[in-house]
Amino acid sequence: MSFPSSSHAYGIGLIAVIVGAGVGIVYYQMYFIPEFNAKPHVDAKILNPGQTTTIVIVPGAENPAQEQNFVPKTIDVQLGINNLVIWKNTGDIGHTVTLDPDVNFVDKYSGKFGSPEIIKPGENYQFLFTQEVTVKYHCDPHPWMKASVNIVHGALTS
Ligand SMILES: [Cu+2]
Repeated sequence: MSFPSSSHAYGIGLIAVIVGAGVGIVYYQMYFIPEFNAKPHVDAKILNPGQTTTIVIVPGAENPAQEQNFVPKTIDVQLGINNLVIWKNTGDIGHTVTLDPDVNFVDKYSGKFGSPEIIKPGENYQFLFTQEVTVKYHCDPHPWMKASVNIVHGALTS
């Protein structure tokens, strides 16, 4: 016991190193890894598809007796090819593109699907799909306007 104080300091130092390493590991597992994993890795071809898909909201779409409202009513869309989907309102009144209540879908890159408000005549709503999904949607003010898009694996995607 010739250097009691320095051996005590050594013990405290060792504990500090162990605690510090423990804090580092906890931080890495609880904050760093989840944040790293939360950033979606989306293929560049899917982020910048060469073509777009257009769905037209036709004049008279709000008429329940009219068969045509969203045209086409169902469509296959290929990831990496035409997965940017544009709804064009060519009618005379406003409509929405609203996810059906029984469909639970949030795109891992683009987030929530659906027009945030009424799409006015002459205006568009667009959504970049980045994953395979079948989305059933409707128009909020005219719930009989129903349609779906089916996002499928593209020929060019791996
Ligand atoms: Cu409508």
